[in-house]
Amino acid sequence: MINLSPEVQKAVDAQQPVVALESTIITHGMPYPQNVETARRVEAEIRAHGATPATIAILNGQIHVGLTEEQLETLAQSRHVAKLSRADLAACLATGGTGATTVSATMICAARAGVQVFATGGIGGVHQGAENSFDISADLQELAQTPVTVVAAGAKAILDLPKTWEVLETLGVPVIAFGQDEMPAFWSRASGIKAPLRMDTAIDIARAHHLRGTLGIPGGQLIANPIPKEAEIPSSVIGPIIAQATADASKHGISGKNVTPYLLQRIFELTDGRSLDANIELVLNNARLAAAIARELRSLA
Ligand code: PSU
Ligand code: MN
Repeated sequence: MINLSPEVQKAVDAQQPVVALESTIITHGMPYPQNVETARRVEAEIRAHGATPATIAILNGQIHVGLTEEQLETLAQSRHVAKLSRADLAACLATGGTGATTVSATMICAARAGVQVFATGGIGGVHQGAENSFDISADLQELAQTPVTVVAAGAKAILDLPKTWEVLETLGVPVIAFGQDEMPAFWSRASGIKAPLRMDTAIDIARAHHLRGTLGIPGGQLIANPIPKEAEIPSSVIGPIIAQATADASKHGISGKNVTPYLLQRIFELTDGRSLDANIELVLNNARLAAAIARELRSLA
């Protein structure tokens, strides 16, 4: 049921470092053609930093770990691909469907394929107004159960960040800011929230991952890697735009799985594309750190 691409199979067999990548960021997170261009650049960045990229998706009822150029292009152009979390993964396989994996489903597939490190943009989390909507991403539960280290630029700033970090603490998920004391907020480096943990090197992150396994603690780690300074959108600029997008979402009655894609698209429009440029830079930055962590993990094994 799990198909490894020849490149990923070779790396796994030779115990070379591999970095998993999700596909929802391609189908629901960015417009075409920037989505496929970014996916290719992220893969190239991982190779340039000594690891093998493994983009994960479900195609015709099969899990694919590592996509060909053609598969990537087809997925990027598809308009109505399912967005799969832990809840939908097996159902999609059972019915021979095609779908893009979110952070939660990507973690499950990566872990089954023996891949321990995963790079993305931002994880899902607790949505604003969750006290009424109960909209909390399955990504948080997944981090508590599946032993994959996820490198993200924090949670997307469209979320209720303090509540997101609280839930992760409750679930026993280590939230580690990379190289700064403060939690980053996706498009911005600062959030005003102190990070629960801080690490400054890939080797420390790899050791912590390894030690959780040794101690038998289930679940993964969240590495919150701040967006590079030159690419960030300060919170004073992005804050009002997020507020506007959130108001528009509730005005149009957007709910459930559509909330995150709607907000990302709306913020893209309201920033004249600047949010996408920042998103691309932070994903590339996360790919570099994830490759370094994957390399260190191999040296520990
Ligand atoms: N990060 C991005 N863009 C995205 C996502 C993350 O930069 O589109 C996706 C991820 O797949 C994440 C999902 O798992 O959004 C969260 O969706 P929800 O809030 O519905 O759980
Ligand atoms: Mn949700």
